Amino acid sequence: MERLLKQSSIYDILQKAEQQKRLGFEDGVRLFKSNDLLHIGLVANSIREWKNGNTAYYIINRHINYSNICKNQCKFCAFSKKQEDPNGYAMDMLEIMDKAAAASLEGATEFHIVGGLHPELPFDFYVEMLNAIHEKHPDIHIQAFTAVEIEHLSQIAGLSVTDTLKKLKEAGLGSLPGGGAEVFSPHVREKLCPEKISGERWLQVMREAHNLGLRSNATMLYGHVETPEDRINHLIKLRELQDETGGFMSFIPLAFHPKNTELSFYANTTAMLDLKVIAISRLMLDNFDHLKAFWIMLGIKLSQISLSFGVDDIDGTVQEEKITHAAGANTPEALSVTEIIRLIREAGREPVERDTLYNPVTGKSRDAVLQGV
Ligand code: V47
Ligand code: SF4
Repeated sequence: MERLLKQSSIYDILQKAEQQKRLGFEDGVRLFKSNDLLHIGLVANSIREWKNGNTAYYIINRHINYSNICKNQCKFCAFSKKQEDPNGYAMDMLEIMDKAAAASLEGATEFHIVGGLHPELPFDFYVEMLNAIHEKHPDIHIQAFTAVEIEHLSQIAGLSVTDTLKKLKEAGLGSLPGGGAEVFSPHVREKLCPEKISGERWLQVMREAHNLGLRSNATMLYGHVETPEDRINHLIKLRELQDETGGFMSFIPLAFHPKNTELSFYANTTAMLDLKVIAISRLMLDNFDHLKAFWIMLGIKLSQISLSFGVDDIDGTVQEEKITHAAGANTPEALSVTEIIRLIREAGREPVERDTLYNPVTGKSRDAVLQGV
C-alpha cells in the first residue's frame, strides 16, 4: 500500500494531510489537477474516520420552500420565478403549518426553510412564520434562511444584520443553512449571479450569526464556470472564518444541475468530479467536523459511495425538494428512514440519527415514533 501511495505524483500532499498538517492553496489546486482519485479518497476517508469514527449521520427533516418568487435572477437557478409568472407561488401560513404538522407526526427534528428574495413579503411575515412554527413545535429545530435571505430581510426590516438575526432568533430561529455561498470569486459571481451579495458579504453575515451563537452550514455550488483555483479559494475562505468563529457545523458541496436554467448548455457533473470535490474538501477543511452529501443533488448511489471518500452525513428524509428538482434532478423528493439506514449499513457504516446540532437522537420514545413512520 505504502509503495503504491509513494508512486502517486501527489504523495507529498497526501502525506502532509495524513500527518494532519494544513494544506495550502497550491496543494489544493494540485489535488484538483490530479486524477489519482483513489489515493485522495483513501486519505480523505482516514481523516473522516479520525474525526467521526465509523458513524454516518442522518436526520429526519422536512424542507419547506415557502416561496419561489425572487427579485434576483441567478443564471444557475431554475427554482426562482418573477412575481408575475403564473408558476410563482408564496405559501400562506395555513399551508406552512400543515406541512410542519405532517412532518412532526413523521418524527422530524428539523424544519429546513428557505425561499427566494420576495420583493413584497414584509419582515413581519418571516417573524410570524417562525413564531407560529416554534410555538406549535417547540422541540423541532428551525434551520432557516440562507445568508442571502438574511441580508434581504435586514434590508426590508431596515435593521442591521445583527439586529435582524436577533429578532429572528427571538422568534425561534435555531440555525442557518449553508446556501447562497455559490463560489466566492468575484469573477464567477459577476458571470452567474451579479445581483447576489458578494462572497465577502456572505461570510460577514455568517460571522455575525456565529457571534450571536447561531450555528450554520456552508456550501459550494460546483460544476459550472469555476476553476480549481476558484474552488480552493472558496474552501480556504471558509476555513479562515471557521478558525475565527468555529460556528460552521458542516460543509455541503452542491453539484450543479443545469436543466431549465440559463446555463442549460452545461452537462451534469460526473462522478469523478463529484468525488474529487468531496474528498478534496475533506482534506482542505481540516477545522470542519462534518462533511455532508446532500443525496438529492448527488444521487442516492454516489452518496452511499461518498461515505468512503470523506462524507460522514447523508442529510435526511427531506420530504419535498423544489430547488434541485426544478433543475432536473432525477432523485426522489424523499427517502424513508429504512432506506437511509440500509444505504448506510451496506456501506459498512453505523447509522446514527442526529438532530441539527449533531446530537444523537435516541431513546425508547424515539423508537416508538419511528415504528409509526
Ligand atoms: O443556495 C440553486 C443551490 C442552494 C441550483 O445547509 C443549485 O444543510 C444545484 O443550500 N443546481 C440551496 N444547486 C440548497 C442548499 C442546501 C441544501 C441542502 C442542505 C443544506 C444545508 C443547504 O442550492 C442555493 C444554490 O447554491 N442551487 N440552483 C442548481 N440548478
Ligand atoms: Fe433567487 Fe436564490 Fe434562485 Fe438566486 S439562487 S435566483 S437568489 S432563489
